[in-house]
Amino acid sequence: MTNWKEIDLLAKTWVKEAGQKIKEAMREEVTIETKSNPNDLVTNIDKETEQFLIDNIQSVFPDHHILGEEGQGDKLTSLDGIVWMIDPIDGTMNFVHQKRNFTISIGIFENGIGKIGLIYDVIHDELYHAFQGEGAYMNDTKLGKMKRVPLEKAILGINATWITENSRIDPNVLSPLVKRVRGTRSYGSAALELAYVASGRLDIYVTMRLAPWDYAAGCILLNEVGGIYTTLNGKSVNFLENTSVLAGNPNCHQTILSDYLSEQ
Ligand code: 2AM
Ligand code: CA
Repeated sequence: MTNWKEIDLLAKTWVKEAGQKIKEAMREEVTIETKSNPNDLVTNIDKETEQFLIDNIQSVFPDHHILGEEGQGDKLTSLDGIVWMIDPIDGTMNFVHQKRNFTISIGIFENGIGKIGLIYDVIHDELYHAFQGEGAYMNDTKLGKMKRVPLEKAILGINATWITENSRIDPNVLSPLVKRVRGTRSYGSAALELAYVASGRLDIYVTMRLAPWDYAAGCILLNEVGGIYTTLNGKSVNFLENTSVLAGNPNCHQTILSDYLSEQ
């Protein structure tokens, strides 16, 4: 029998330790490289943090699988067994330029079912965590179930990229939505934005391009507070694929799908 409480306890311990290491490493010089394009950043600390987490997981749970953004984990083709999805630093651009608003994001699945979600906002020392069936928390504070919010009173998380010329969506699709909502915010870490949706700081979040390690933990949090997440076509997300994501309050989600995205 899998001892999920042990996994939960260890995962929380490791994520806090990793956060502490990141804070210490920030005082030294950080090596910055680019990946797929000049704005796609990775640092030595992203890689070291991923390795730290993988070493810990493998030492206690050698049969678990690990999908990590920096590629030091396994190459996964299925969600069979126990799978950890890890982003050691989500929001690397924030980490490099702003020294805040980056997170460690860990989603743990059993045969494709989300069991544990952890999103740690290192600088603010805010750990968003959820255990399947037992609710979601920010540190020791239990997060309430989502209340209905009309779009006119909603705060929308969106990056300006998606309402200007870009390769993934016609800017005219989402710009009327930006006019309709009460306000928009962009935090630059998808995991943080999903944690903010789960905790009511945002009501809805839309993005065109996420990888599984960006959204896995956030979706597990959302499950516990009655949040909804799909692709922008209204389909279920596949936790092994890159995807667009529309996540949040069920009534905002439904209205956006029907009023803005039904033609997509
Ligand atoms: P990252 O910092 O871990 O790369 C804002 O840019 C958000 O989108 C961040 O969470 C960032 O994660 C993620 N992101 C940036 N470029 C991406 C890409 N090409 N594919 C998937 N996610 C990406
Ligand atoms: Ca990352």
